Amino acid sequence: MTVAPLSFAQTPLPQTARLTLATKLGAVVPQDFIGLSYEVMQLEDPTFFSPQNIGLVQQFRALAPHGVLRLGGNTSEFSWWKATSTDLPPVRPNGIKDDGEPDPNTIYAVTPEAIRTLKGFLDATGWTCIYGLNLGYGTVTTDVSEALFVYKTLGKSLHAFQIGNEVDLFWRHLRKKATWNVDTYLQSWLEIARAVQAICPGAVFGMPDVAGDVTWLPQIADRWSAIADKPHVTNLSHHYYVGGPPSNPEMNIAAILRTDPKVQHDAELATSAAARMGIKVRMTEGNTCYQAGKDGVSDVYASALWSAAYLFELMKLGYSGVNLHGGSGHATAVSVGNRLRGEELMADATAPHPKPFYTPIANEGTLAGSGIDGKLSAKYVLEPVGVGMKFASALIGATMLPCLLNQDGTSLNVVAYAARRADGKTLVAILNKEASAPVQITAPPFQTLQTLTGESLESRSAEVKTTVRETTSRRSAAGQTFILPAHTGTLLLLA
Ligand code: BDP
Repeated sequence: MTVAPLSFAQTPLPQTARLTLATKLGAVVPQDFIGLSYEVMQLEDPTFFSPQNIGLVQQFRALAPHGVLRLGGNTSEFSWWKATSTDLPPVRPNGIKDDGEPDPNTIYAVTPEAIRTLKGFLDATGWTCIYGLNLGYGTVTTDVSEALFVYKTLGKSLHAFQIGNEVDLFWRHLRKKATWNVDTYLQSWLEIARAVQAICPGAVFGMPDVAGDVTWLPQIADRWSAIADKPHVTNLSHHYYVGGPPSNPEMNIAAILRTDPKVQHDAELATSAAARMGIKVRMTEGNTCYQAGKDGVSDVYASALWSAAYLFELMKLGYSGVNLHGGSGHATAVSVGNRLRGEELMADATAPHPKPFYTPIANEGTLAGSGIDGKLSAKYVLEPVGVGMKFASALIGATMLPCLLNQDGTSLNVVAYAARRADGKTLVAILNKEASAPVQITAPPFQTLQTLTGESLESRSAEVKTTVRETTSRRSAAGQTFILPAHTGTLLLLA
């Protein structure tokens, strides 16, 4: 679709806003800020993350030239390392069934072949990998053997290890509630991490990968200096989902577009804890609606505005990167209890939809191929969440510059972020998240580089347009004034 810039003659007059920039620079947006998160169970099929899976390679490369693939998720506690073809699966104690977690009997193998093809995939994409080891059922012996193979095979493509996914929720199904806390977690994490570090001397770690209780991060920072023989931790990590489950009627488009105070609150806790440890924070897994997303919310254009705004906000807050979660239907369904609950809410669950609903990259097409999801015959598509990520990637490598969108007393849902490029030029991204209200903005003189558009917040498609018709605007002593249509993002390069 073409974005028709509104004419100044149109009535009623839109509300107005003025953009002002600070002079003091903020955080640098790292080259590998952009990331995706997948279930470890995706490795069950070694042909998925493979250089031969060309459609997926192309989507990763188009999203970012140097992103980070994080392998974790609920399924990372249910894997077993099958080092040789004759190894037999471990026998595990009877687990506890927990809503939204894998069935307790879930078990699947990760093999050396899957790690070799993963290496080929990373080489083909230019991405690195945060590799999730099993803490739930992991032991020093099994994790060390897997870690060593991963370390040797991935080499420089290994970004970091993580051990355990959403450890703040382990008390619900993997550990005893009465005794599970930051101290017992650190005890079991350190036992494995020290052993991995001893055998993989150059490896680094991210931790603790909590689901929602970000107070674990300052608690770890409090204890950190007293810990002897510390593994080399380079990132504190946490997750973020706007809300859920899909059946919650309040999990809707309005919810994902409003500014969530938890983002700022978590960031303050996380970044100050990390600063005390001399490291950074990465948001390693997140998306709109947990339990695999929601039809009409996680897979529509509104979610592109959500992901763009969320990434810009974490860039401003000084995060080292963001990994949004997705993947193929099978692994994600297993991660949340073997079904996509969002499908149960659809009038017609056979209607085409991304599986899972929130995935940034979906596999479309026949599921009758050679692998679990038939990916070799599948076509991969960038979904709205991925389109928003792509739009936000414009600020990679630049240095954030605080800016203010003064709305002259009104309060439209419009957000602005600015960053200084290495060539000294300033980029400004503005997102109008209103469903129908345009906004008239006065900014320093600019040229428009990109727009983020979709027919409506509910539309199934989203687009980043790089061939932009110059926005209708007028210049005055106050700057350049233009009208940003409803539910539209713009990327400006200041003159
Ligand atoms: C997270 C899990 C991930 C799930 C996701 C979800 O780590 O494995 O797929 O929630 O509920 O908590 O969608």
